[in-house]
Amino acid sequence: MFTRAIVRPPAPNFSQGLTTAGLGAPDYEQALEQHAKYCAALVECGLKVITLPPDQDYADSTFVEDTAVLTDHFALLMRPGAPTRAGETASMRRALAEFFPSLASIEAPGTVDGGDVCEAGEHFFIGISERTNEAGARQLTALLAPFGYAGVSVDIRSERSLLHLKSGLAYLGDNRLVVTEALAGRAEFGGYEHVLVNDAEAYAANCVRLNDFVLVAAGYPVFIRRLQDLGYRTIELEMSEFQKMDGGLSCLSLRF
Ligand code: CIR
Repeated sequence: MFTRAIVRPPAPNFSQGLTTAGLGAPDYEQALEQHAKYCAALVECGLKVITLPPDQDYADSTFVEDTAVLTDHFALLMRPGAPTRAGETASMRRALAEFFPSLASIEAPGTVDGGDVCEAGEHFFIGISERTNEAGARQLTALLAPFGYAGVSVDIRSERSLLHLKSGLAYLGDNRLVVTEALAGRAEFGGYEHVLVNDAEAYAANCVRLNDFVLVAAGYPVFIRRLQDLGYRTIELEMSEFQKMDGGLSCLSLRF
């Protein structure tokens, strides 16, 4: 059961963050509206939402998921790989201290973005990407081991369409992984049932199972129908303004 989520609304300089999407500049008012609906969906899923103040010092700081990895019994602070985002962890460390008195962290030369880390039962898949390096993945694997989790690295550096591993992967529980076509053939995911997302709907693969619901980006009818056919209750969320900044649905919150 998830009981809480940490979010941070976008700051007015949100459009100055990192992006490769080529979809144009996001509209700030619309981003705030989409963010508010996202928070309302978290509440509908039964979570208490902890809202941190917008942070103008970091244009990408609304993508809180990249700063930490949380479970219901431990928290680890990441070390984001983009230099402009490295400082985002300081305020997250302070925010997490209330819930997790002891907080281990990834240290230099390791870098890990939380968006590259996917918990799937006993495993944590760790994407080796433009943002997450092998040193970071090794550190994270060592930090997870005492809690009984195995870290499994997945090299996605050849997948130009994926910023992070979770851009193309999500865990639904019950040994079931959502995977894009680009990742479906990877041996690392062999022991799991796959819910395949076709190339045209690849953005929607970054969905989030939360208690009785799955949060999913609006506008991807084939995948949404598939989730519903599998028996999931879906909540569809407009994500257009975050997509323009390379952000997926999971990156807007830290859930525990
Ligand atoms: C970045 O490039 O870091 C942000 N503009 C987007 C981060 C998205 N985070 C995620 O997918 N976990």
